Amino acid sequence: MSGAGAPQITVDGTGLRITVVAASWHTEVMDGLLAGARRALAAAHVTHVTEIRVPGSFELPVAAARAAEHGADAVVALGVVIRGGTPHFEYVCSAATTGLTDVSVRTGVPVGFGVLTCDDEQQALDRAGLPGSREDKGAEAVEAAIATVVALRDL
Ligand code: DLZ
Repeated sequence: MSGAGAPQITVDGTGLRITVVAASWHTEVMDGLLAGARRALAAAHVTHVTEIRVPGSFELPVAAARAAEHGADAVVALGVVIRGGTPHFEYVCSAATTGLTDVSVRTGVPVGFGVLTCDDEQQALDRAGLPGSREDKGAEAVEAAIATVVALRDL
């Protein structure tokens, strides 16, 4: 999937409570995603931030569900899954994607999807918001979550 066509979103998250749930695999890339998410939260004036670490991306949905059910206005899920030689990649990606979608639709709490699903580490580094990266998916996930809270506010 290409990142071309992504919208420029300016968001104001003043007063929002946002929980970032982050997996722990692929440290360098994850550190970039987390830093990008923190930058975007600060730029959006979000001061009430909770960060939760889980072992892998498979564990993101249960943590997101807990946060959504306990007062978060939005959740941002960060993970890095890199394809290996077995079908495990598909199962972890599918569980994370389906699980996070289910959390947001079931609870009504927006979940920003910052889970990278890449063929190799270079693809992940390109999207990690690090110096030299082409994209900053941690920041994008924060902006999408806040923009969705704002969009749903008046319904
Ligand atoms: C097992 C596993 C593998 C092989 N690869 C990744 C990965 O690239 N990224 C990730 O976030 N997690 C991976 N995991 C761990 C699973 O998500 C999960 O933590 C374990 O299966 C234990 O439930």
